[in-house]
Amino acid sequence: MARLRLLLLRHLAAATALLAGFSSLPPLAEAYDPLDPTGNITIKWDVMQWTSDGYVAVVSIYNYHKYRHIQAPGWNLGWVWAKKEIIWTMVGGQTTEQGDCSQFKGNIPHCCKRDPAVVDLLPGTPYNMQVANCCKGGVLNSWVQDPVSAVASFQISVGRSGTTNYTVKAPLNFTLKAPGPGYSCGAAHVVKPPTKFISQDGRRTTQAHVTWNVTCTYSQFVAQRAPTCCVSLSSFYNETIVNCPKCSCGCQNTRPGSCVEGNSPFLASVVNGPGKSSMAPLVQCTPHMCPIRVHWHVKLNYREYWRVKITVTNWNYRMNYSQWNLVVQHPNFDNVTTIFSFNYKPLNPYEVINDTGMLWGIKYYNDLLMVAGPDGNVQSELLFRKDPLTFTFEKGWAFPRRIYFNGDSCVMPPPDAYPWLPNSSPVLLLKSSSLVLPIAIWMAMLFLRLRM
Ligand SMILES: *[C@@H]1O[C@H](CO)[C@@H](O)[C@H](O)[C@H]1NC(C)=O
Ligand SMILES: *[C@@H]1O[C@H](CO)[C@@H](O)[C@H](O)[C@H]1NC(C)=O
Ligand SMILES: *[C@@H]1O[C@H](CO)[C@@H](O)[C@H](O)[C@H]1NC(C)=O
Ligand SMILES: *[C@@H]1O[C@H](CO)[C@@H](O)[C@H](O)[C@H]1NC(C)=O
Ligand SMILES: *[C@@H]1O[C@H](CO)[C@@H](O)[C@H](O)[C@H]1NC(C)=O
Ligand SMILES: *[C@@H]1O[C@H](CO)[C@@H](O)[C@H](O)[C@H]1NC(C)=O
Ligand SMILES: *[C@@H]1O[C@H](CO)[C@@H](O)[C@H](O)[C@H]1NC(C)=O
Ligand SMILES: CC(=O)N[C@H]1CO[C@H](CO)[C@@H](O)[C@@H]1O
Repeated sequence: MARLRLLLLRHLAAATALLAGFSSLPPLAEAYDPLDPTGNITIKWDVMQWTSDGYVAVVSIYNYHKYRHIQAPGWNLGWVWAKKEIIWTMVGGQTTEQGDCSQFKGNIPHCCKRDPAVVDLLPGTPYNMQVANCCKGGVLNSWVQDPVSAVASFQISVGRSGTTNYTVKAPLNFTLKAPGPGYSCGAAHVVKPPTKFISQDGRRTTQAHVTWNVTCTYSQFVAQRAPTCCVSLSSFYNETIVNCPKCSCGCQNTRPGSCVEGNSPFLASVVNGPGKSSMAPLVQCTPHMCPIRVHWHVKLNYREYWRVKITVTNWNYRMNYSQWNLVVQHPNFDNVTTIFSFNYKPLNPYEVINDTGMLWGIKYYNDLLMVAGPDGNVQSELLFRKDPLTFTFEKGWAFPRRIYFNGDSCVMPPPDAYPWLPNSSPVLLLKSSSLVLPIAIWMAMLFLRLRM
């Protein structure tokens, strides 16, 4: 018996160490997201045609992230030319600055800078200035939401670059702002064989003369951003509403004008005031100060099912969130039955545990999350089938383990504050399902050793 207890204690110690190890990791500190391990943005540079002093290329930006998209005011792609290249013309995009082209007479280049930065054109650009996949104001959808609108392209005519595949050089030091910092890009690689293009009728294939690709990865650490959303919880079995933790995204009154009162008569003048085009959120004054709040309400308990209502509220007066998305982790997503008024797709990066799903709005119905106010929220209900082996309302099991809004992790209330079932007490909750597998293995090992 003593031996058994010792064994148990030893395993408990191991599990505690494991727990401590996991929880001391800062969330998403690296350019690696456990729910989207291969997520990246890839830039493809296809040289299509040689000209008298250079080439014409199509540059495409592929957003291979499952749920991280690029929202207004859109992407900004920069690089440094390897030689003394200039840009004669561009279609479907433009450089933000022309630079010094004073040495040119007659035909003036589009851009003479050594380090040009390109932005997308706006929707409604005249047809003769468009190319396929351009002119979306720099907004790129995520791959799961819509692969077609997750690609952007522009065409560029480069001079002074060399006119053979031996003399042209790939640009250096790519930078991607999407918008603001967060992405780091690697060096350009020659892709062999170069990209092939299939004609619209599918009867002819052409190919680029030279193709380069560049991979950019996102890191919340590089972005150095404070959290942008938080989670609140409630349930039918306890009247307590657990609010977002105080100061989740910042604290009130640290700086005057850092937030606005919803009923303030000056609201309109502040919203349309001098900082109007600023990217900094202008949030309603709340204890959490987050631009986005996600509320998870455990609504009903049927015999074989249970039902959750999710409400996403926009508290940011400077942003209509278009093409927004949520990633939700809860062990019952392996038996989700119906999702009302949102699109849904399971995300299973590891194929062993199906506990994560992605939710997003229905086009023209609720894919636009409007500015704070009476219409500033979207709602959905989820119906889960109960698995008698795992289902319980105890220990906060019915609440989500992790929620992301637009790819950013939301601040959760501490587990000991979750609404309790009457007559139960708070128990240590597993914060992350990344623990489920190691703990399952540990329990299996323990079980085997006890039987031996
Ligand atoms: C980028 O994403 C694509 C598509 O998912 C994948 O094939 C590629 O390996 C990724 N690249 C890196 C460096 O992760
Ligand atoms: C240039 O093109 C030729 C003919 O297609 C090919 O054999 C050669 O490997 C290419 N060189 C480079 C540096 O891409
Ligand atoms: C590219 O970036 C590296 C590191 O930041 C720097 O050392 C190098 O000088 C840059 N190259 C050019 C051509 O600007
Ligand atoms: C970029 O090209 C390299 C070399 O061909 C290849 O290994 C890599 O997978 C490519 N990356 C993407 C995202 O296509
Ligand atoms: C959000 O959309 C509404 C309706 O289209 C518009 O009136 C408002 O100006 C937009 N707000 C922002 C910040 O873009
Ligand atoms: C998880 O989902 C994948 C793909 O949808 C499926 O192949 C796998 O069997 C599922 N695993 C479990 C444990 O349900
Ligand atoms: C509801 O949950 C809270 C914890 O959030 C707890 O303090 C309270 O006692 C619970 N109410 C009932 C009736 O159990
Ligand atoms: C009750 C129920 O349908 N349970 C299922 C939940 O999902 C797992 C994994 O997909 C199944 O094995 C269960 O039978």
